[in-house]
Amino acid sequence: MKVVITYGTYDVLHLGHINLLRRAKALGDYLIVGLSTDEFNAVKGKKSFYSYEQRKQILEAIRYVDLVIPEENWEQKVKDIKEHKADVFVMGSDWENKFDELREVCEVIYLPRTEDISSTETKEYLKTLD
Ligand code: C2G
Repeated sequence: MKVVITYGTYDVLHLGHINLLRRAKALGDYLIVGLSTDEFNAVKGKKSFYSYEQRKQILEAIRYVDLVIPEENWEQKVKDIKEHKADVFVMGSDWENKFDELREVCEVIYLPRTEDISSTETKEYLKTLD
């Protein structure tokens, strides 16, 4: 069984997230998502609209996602990859080359980011509605 792993905040779910998850799953048989906790989001300088628990339940409802684990820090990826025997680490291309050190422990693939959509843009647009 080929295990794929990816990480993210996945707040205010949109097609960019779904495109990433669908393509990541297509690279193997089992997809794990390391979901940024609310505390780690603060470290990343992000404040998500939905809480970790809500974002976790939303991700678990997606057909491509097999397991959601908490992402609490930048350093846990190697441990996670070993613990879950992940064969492939996947991120969107906005992270190109940022995780190349993981090639020591698994395949690293950056997938083209979906253009013109982001949680931030969605949140900004929603603010303009009455
Ligand atoms: N993504 C994408 N296209 C978009 C928006 C996001 O392909 N239009 C991808 C990102 O590249 C990432 C995933 O969707 O692979 C989740 O995006 P975010 O929730 O913004 O995650 P991020 O804050 O980048 O956190 O340790 C890694 C970090 O936790 C990544």
